[in-house]
Amino acid sequence: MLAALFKGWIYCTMSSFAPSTKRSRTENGMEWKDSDEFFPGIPVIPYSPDASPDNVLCFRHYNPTQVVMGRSMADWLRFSACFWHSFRGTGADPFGFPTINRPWDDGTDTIENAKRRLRAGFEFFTKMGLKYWTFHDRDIAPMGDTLEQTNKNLDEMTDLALELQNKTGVKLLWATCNLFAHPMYSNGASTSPDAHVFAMAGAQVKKGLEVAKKLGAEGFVFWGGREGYQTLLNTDVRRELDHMGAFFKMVVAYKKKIGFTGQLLIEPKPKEPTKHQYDYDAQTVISFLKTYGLDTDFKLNIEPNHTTLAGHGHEHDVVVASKFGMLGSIDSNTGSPDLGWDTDQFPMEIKNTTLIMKAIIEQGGLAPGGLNFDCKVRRESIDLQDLFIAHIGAMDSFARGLMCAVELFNQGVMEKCVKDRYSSYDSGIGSSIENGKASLEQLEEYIKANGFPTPTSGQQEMYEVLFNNALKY
Ligand code: XLS
Ligand code: NI
Ligand code: NI
Repeated sequence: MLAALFKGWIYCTMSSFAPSTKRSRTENGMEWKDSDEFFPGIPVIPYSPDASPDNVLCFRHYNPTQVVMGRSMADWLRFSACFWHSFRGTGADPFGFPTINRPWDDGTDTIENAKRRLRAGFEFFTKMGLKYWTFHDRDIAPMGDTLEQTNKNLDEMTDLALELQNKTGVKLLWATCNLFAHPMYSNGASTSPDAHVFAMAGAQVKKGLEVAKKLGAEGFVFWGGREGYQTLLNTDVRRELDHMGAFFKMVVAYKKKIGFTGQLLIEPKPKEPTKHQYDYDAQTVISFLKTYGLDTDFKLNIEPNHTTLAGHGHEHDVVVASKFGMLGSIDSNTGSPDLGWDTDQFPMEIKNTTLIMKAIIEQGGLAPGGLNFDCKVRRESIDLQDLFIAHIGAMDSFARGLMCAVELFNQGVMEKCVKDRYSSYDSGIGSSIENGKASLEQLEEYIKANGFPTPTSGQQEMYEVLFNNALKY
């Protein structure tokens, strides 16, 4: 969600109203030392399935080394934390001021503050046992007055990121460029009507790809929050989409030129902040990629809360992308069914995590992608501990989802039922249809010889029962 990402700007306008309760050691004249602990009292989170029920700082289901269907849980799940929500989020929303004050964050846009945040981030990832992280360029390094200064800041911050990655073994799942928060992008980045803005986006992404390569990113994401329109009256849709296609061609060319081997990803979202976004949903993005000849260079990063915003069920886009070989990674969050927007909640519903893991098992795993928690604690959840509990809860929910999906797979009943449902395509006229040999004339002959088809049951309730029967964990 965006409130967190806007922080750089929101903070400037709102800081005079910010609560005076801000607890910052730097403001009190105390210096942070590199060796300081940011989360004192919180240990490395253990796997303790039998801990007493009031202990919420342990995993009860996620046991990274446990082997399930020939692979460790850590390999199946490939969890990642996102830097923007968890280390730049303030709890500000369109109606309210920041609520979340981290003791190490003095609210300034300085390199020193950025470095403290990054160190805090890596302590968090390590204590959580998270093997991956993700960020936007502007989350980790302040913008300067020029592109040169901005890039220099990024160099300094990514030097530290590299050092921390090497020290902790935490890897970069993907990097991305923030092409939506700064006012210069208010009419879009690669779909801006102003070529100067398009050029700015290109310059920013050029650096972003270099940084991704430097940090060994396994992917690079494009989320087009401003690529779309507020009104068709002022918009040349065809020209904008052609520009977006041209932009991605340049991205592919530069990626190849510098030898960045990470997977390029587009993250669909139908709206918010823009009224209509071009990357509406998985099918729309796949068709965009095919239209512009980009489908072999890109895959999709699916966020279930965006999927529900597009009017689909939680797992819909994961399944659609997967079935077309285009599922690259997942921003595993969830919305609130009783709210319409992108609330970026931590996924805690076992039914949903099972549906996602079912799709992942069916495609044989998610590598090089992962389950990135593009999620934020509620603005009322202001304690450091809440950040841990949220991730633990989501990781445990996914571990349970994995076990349930494996159960479903091992039972094999649903799979067999689905296969049987389509068995008329395995031979005869059905196989002629699938292999492209049938014609309308042949279909007519077939009906003359075999008569009208008899309706068969869709058995939805039976499938729902089969699904529920596997929710054993
Ligand atoms: C916003 C998106 C964003 C992307 C990265 O809704 O989810 O956070 O994942 O820019
Ligand atoms: Ni989102
Ligand atoms: Ni996302």
